[in-house]
Amino acid sequence: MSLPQFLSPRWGLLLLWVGWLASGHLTLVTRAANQDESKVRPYRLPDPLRLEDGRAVTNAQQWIQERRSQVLRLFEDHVYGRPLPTPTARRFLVVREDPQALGGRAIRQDVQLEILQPRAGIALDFTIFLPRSATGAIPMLVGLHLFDTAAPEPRPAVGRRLPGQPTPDPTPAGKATLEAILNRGFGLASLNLGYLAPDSPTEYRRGAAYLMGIDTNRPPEPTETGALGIWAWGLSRALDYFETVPEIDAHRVAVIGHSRMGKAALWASAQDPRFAWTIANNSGCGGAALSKRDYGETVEIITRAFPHWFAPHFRTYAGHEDQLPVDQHQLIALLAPRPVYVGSAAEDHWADPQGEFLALVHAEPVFHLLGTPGLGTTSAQPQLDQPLGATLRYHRRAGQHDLTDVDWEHYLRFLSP
Ligand code: GTR
Repeated sequence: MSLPQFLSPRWGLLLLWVGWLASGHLTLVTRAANQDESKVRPYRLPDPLRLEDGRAVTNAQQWIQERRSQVLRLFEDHVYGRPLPTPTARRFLVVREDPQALGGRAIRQDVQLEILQPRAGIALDFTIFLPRSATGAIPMLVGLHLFDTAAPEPRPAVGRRLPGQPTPDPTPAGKATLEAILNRGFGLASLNLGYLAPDSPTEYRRGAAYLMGIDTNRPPEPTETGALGIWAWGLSRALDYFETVPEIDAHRVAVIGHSRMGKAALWASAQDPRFAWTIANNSGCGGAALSKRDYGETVEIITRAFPHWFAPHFRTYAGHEDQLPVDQHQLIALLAPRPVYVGSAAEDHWADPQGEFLALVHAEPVFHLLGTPGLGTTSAQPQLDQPLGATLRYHRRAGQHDLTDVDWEHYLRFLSP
């Protein structure tokens, strides 16, 4: 006996997807998430190289001077919201320093960003580890929630350590990864969400958004920044700190993130060209995956479950993705000509590995225009675990949604071949 259509594994088990809200309420999403490639409806992507008045962008200067700012504004107004201002009255406080961390191999600093105006308070806290064996200025990897900064020896096993979820037992593999990062001569910084913007629809404006002048007594404006934008703002503030530390090479900073933090990493780097590399692991919907491609998590599902991640305006495209004037390949294009690595996992259908791959493919014309090699393919996904491309790089790891040691290995080779 064959299963009714709605129970078929081809549709996944997502007929009723139960979303979790930090307020403790449950939300029912009534539309199933498609996980059948043959059911992807035809869609049209906006051309990154077409100006709003219809003219084609034919040279690098035109992209840099005219088109790039148009695309950036589209993401601000329709997806993530307008950025918080850069603070002018602020100071960094090193609240704890351990020059002999990790058995003497690293210098550890716990740092806070204090905003003095328009409102006074701590907007961000983060922890950095610098290799003590460094001979020159140290390049950095920075990301949100990469490890548990409360632990004396952090393990960058991000996927399992999200706010609101129980902290898992640290794994030795995670520690080995941290050591591999330090051995390559890179420092590592992890930002916490607590002061910055807690991952909750009722709390996310409590931190940096409030301190930077947002009126939190009224509902957010349609284009007000969501949590992803505040997290991205925090990543840029950590880079401000790196610029003040003589041991750090602030021109060689890679921003990395997994899942929701991968979305924030992409948006941070799109807005802030000081980031030299961008790495987005399993970033999915609102990250590297195309929104107009109806596969896995959709705008409708993500904005119901996590309404606070985006500008309120983004919600109006739920079920109307065809009307979005922008799509995620253009977010990748905003990173050009800097190197970008997008990592997918083969079984992570929710994040749409093919949609992540296609975003790179469709960003490629901008990289070519700026004189950099792209992926080197227009259609076929690479073999499992075989990274593809140079400035635009991609892999599809075997397995599920996670940031594993295999992913880290690929990323470290990308940063220091
Ligand atoms: C999921 C969400 C994804 C992804 C993930 C995560 O629930 O649907 O977009 O961001 O959370 O961040 O772990």
